[in-house]
Amino acid sequence: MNSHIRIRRYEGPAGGWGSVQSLVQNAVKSRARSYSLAALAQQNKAKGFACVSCAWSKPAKPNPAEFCENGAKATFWELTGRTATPEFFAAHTVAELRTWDDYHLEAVGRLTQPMRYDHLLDIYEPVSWEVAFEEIGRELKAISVDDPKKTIFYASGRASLETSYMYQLLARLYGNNNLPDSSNMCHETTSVALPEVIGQPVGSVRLSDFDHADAIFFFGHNPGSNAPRMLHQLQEAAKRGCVIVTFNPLRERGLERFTNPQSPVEMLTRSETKISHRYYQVRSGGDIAAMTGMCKSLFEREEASGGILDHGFLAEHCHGLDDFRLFCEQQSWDALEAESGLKRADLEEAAAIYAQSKAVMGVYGMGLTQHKHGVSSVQTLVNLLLLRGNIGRPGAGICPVRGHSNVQGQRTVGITEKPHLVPLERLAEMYGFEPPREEGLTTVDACRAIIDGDIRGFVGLGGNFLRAVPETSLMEDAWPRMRLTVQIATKLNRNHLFNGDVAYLLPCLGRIEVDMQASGQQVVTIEDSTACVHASKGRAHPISKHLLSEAKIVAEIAKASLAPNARVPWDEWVADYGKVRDAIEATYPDIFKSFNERMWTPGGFERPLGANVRKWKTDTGKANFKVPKALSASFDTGDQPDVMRLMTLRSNDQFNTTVYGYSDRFRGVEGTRMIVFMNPADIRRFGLAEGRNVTLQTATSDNVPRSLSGLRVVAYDIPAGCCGAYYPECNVLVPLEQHAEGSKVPAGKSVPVRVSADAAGVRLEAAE
Ligand SMILES: Nc1nc2c(c(=O)[nH]1)N[C@H]1C(S)=C(S)[C@@H](COP(=O)(O)OP(=O)(O)OC[C@H]3O[C@@H](n4cnc5c(=O)[nH]c(N)nc54)[C@H](O)[C@@H]3O)O[C@H]1N2
Ligand SMILES: Nc1nc2c(c(=O)[nH]1)N[C@H]1C(S)=C(S)[C@@H](COP(=O)(O)OP(=O)(O)OC[C@H]3O[C@@H](n4cnc5c(=O)[nH]c(N)nc54)[C@H](O)[C@@H]3O)O[C@H]1N2
Ligand SMILES: [Mo]
Repeated sequence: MNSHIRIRRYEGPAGGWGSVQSLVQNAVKSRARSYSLAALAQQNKAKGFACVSCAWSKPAKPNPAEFCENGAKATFWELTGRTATPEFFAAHTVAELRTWDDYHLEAVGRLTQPMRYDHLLDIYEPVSWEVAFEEIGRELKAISVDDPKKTIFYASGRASLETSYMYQLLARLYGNNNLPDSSNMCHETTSVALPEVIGQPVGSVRLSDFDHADAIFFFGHNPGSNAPRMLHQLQEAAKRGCVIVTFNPLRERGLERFTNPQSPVEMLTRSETKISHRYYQVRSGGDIAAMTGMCKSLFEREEASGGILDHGFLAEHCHGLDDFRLFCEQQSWDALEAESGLKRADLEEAAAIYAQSKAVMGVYGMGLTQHKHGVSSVQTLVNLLLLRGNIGRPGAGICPVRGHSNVQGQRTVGITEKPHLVPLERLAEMYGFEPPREEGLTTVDACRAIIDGDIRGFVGLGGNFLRAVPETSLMEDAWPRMRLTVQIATKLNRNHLFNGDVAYLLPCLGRIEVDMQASGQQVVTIEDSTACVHASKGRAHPISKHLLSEAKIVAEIAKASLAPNARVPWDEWVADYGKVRDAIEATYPDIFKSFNERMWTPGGFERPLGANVRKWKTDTGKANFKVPKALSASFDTGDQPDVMRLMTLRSNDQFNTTVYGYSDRFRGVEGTRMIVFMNPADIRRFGLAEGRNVTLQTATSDNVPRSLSGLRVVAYDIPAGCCGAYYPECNVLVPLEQHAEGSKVPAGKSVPVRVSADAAGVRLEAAE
């Protein structure tokens, strides 16, 4: 890869011709099956399939081409014509495959047959489904005889509502609530923060609110890469005069300017829309201070001349205002400036924009959730919104941008380690069993238990757990000590190269593929970021005749590992997913009323949300102000000037641990992922130079060595004292114990690190 490294400033807008070029390159590179382009036309359509990339909402009246550059990449990636066949596995030992990087592992192509790992030969060998299920069932039973809590049932947020419902039931019938989800590394912070303050675990904004907002405040989310279809709503809003204000340490191009690649006029005239009117480069972890500064300014203006706060709303609907006001008054501007890295004048200006706007939305992503005080950050954003009654009316509200396409939905149908969030009584009644009541393991707890040797079995419904979690080294060492590891997957990834005594790789259909069962072709459903539930129907021919659907695999594992239970009709469910939807409706009647009929509603049917009608299901029955836990969202590293805050980031060419290529176009990085973005002053301060190879070392006092070498220094417009590098390469640096208070989301956005030049570090030519 090194020969193609190129670092230079990207001058174009997000979207635009660069996006079309990237799309074509990806179609060619992934050897997409001939159907792929036709498939794009069906993406996010009323009778089509739901994009397998992000969870952003689908409009009721979609564009002729309702997809984006990265959604299209995800489609091509799934519909690749390349395959990881038994012949491939026969030719490569697992030890050899461990030397491959994430890109090359997945680029082998789609898994085609169930495989079992042979320890003696160190290769995966093909196996029949019958043998696989029989042995997995036997092993799972053996673990449960000892202690069912020694098995983990992980889910990555892509599997449908139907499969997810079956999966949580499998875990609970098995005897535990060990249902960590990718959400535990992501928006669990939201799911913990929002119920306390507005009484629901999900955002309050619907897609139509984008037509009515006067101002949108954006914290720590990068829509240009991670939810590009959202740029359409942002562009429309900006054109309408809606003011967009961004807080982000990096100047992300998608938040600066956008050209809609699906608008011929915009493309031909090369016109672009300015997205953010104000762009504040807050320090990593500085959001609580920034928002507190804004609120302080609002209180000061209210005091001076009035007319700022929505007193009627505050009196009728809110609780805890006085304590929060006191907190704001007590913070000095010096402290707020130091912590946020922004000037008082900037924060007052942002507050003024907020105060002038009638309907304001707060949008956020991982920049808020992946910090020690992530929960507090989200709650402080809610405080800001509440001051002017910006929740529960058109154009206003809180908008967490979820990650995986069904990650929100998986929680809705019971994939959670927290039993109090699940209607256990109803499950008990419906299926005649005593569900486990004890808390299950979060992702962080699961990692700790695996490292400590307390876990015997791991079943992964999608995802790349080992690569996505913190503490890569300790985790890779500990993983093979498990007895049973089972991975349900579409593509080979690094997690599959670390195996328990008994290890299976089970290939499944992707969502874009036709899923035929006894009653005919099946559809599945998902819930998007704005709590709308949609149907999704596969269109492409399955890549291999040996693939089973995820629902079928879950059902077979259940049948093989659980005591017979005549009340759980696994086979009937697999024959007709409509019957699973009936069961979901029976379990959650308020949310899924008339599920089978309503799932085709254009744009999805709306899950009822109390906050939208100002009904607050909180302990006080009101919307609660919460006093921030600290001014800094990050871990305290004391006064150590040589310690920087590392943000682990996604490039424009990846979906989580799935690396599509080596182009981070908007940030001007081509040909490598081994870089570290640093402020020029820091580069000088540490005696480094652009192009120099460096080592990052985690600055903690727990005696666990964590370092990553060979990162090339890229001078970047990033606040001094902060640096940025890519996930998952940097996960080796993230300490497991540094996670968000309350939600246990790993604090991947402010890892304390020290930088040093590599011994063999050569200074490469600074490119162009
Ligand atoms: N193409 C593509 N789409 C995706 C994904 C993908 O990998 N690729 N992943 C999916 C998933 S699972 C998720 S969760 C989402 C993730 O989408 P995002 O939430 O956008 O996640 P990140 O890219 O990790 O980082 C978000 C932004 O936070 C900023 N940031 C970092 N630290 C701070 C901070 O302290 N304060 C503030 N204000 N900003 C900060 C970073 O500069 C970056 O712009 O996207 C989903 N969609
Ligand atoms: N340092 C750091 N760590 C992070 C983050 C960060 O920002 N920084 N982000 C975190 C976040 S937000 C998330 S959500 C997690 C992501 O963690 P995961 O969800 O566990 O990881 P993914 O990379 O999305 O999983 C990719 C794999 O899923 C499988 N797959 C793809 N499609 C399907 C399908 O349809 N069915 C099945 N069964 N399998 C499929 C493929 O085999 C592929 O290799 O990572 C987290 N880790
Ligand atoms: Mo995520």
